[in-house]
Amino acid sequence: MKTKITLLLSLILAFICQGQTIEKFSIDSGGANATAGGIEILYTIGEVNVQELSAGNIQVSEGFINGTMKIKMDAKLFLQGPLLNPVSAGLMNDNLRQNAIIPTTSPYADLATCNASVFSVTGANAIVDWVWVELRAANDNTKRITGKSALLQRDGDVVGLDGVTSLIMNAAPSNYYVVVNHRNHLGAMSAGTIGLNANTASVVDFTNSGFATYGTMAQAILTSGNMALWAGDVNGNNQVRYLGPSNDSATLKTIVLNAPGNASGSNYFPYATYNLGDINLNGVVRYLGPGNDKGILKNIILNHPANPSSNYFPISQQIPN
Ligand SMILES: [Ca+2]
Ligand SMILES: [Ca+2]
Ligand SMILES: [Ca+2]
Repeated sequence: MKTKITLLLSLILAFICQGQTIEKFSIDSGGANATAGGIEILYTIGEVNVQELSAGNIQVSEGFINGTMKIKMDAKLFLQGPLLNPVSAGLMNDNLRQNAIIPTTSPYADLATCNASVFSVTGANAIVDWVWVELRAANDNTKRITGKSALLQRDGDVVGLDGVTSLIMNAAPSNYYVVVNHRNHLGAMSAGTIGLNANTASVVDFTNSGFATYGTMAQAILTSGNMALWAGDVNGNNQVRYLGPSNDSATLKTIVLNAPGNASGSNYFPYATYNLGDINLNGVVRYLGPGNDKGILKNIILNHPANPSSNYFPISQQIPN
């Protein structure tokens, strides 16, 4: 009898334990949350593991979130492509925006989204395209701490998803190497670490010739004396190449020949779209014919300060792997 009662009590206890739900609680010293453009949620679920998840315009950071796990940055960069033939001196052309072909979803890994209304701004603060910004560890410049899509204004300002405000990234205030990149330009990294914090946006100006970048000739020198990311990486292999192995001309040709609407398979077909083959970001991918991107690519290669005058000269991205 005693055994039976013990067994019954054990069963009841087991049942109660199974039915018990874990109380939801949060360990959060800062309660940091913020909204920028899309929706951003920060919360803790008491895990030691910290990770970030993104789906659409919702970004979730889980784990122990500290209120100061944010940094603010006023990065600045120029893209060589839209500055090769600028309509307004010192301002990148914004044909992609004018042609209404910039997607509201970022072309980069985080698939960040913005409201289409950010593309209605005109003038110096009009949006040129999406760019990618990343922070790397001070003790290991190959180690990415975090990366994020951002928007680029004509005057070079790298801004958040609202197209206006300073870029905010989820990282502890500290010193980082800063990397900037663009889908068909070569990225660049700061030569040294830069102190970043949550309250004051540090200026990280890649357009300034006095700003040291990692490696050798990481950026193009503009006639204005400013610096710009090298244009022409159509095939995304971190090298700009006109002729020779894995050159970008061949990829450009393939894009044009396979363009929807190019039924006759003409090398002269102007492919009006948002595409890696559009080296000068004028809204048209063109292999041959007026203002073609192939000729632009050739000029970029031939004008490189280190190129004696070879069509085979490769320009390599100066970011450590
Ligand atoms: Ca601006
Ligand atoms: Ca390439
Ligand atoms: Ca073009």
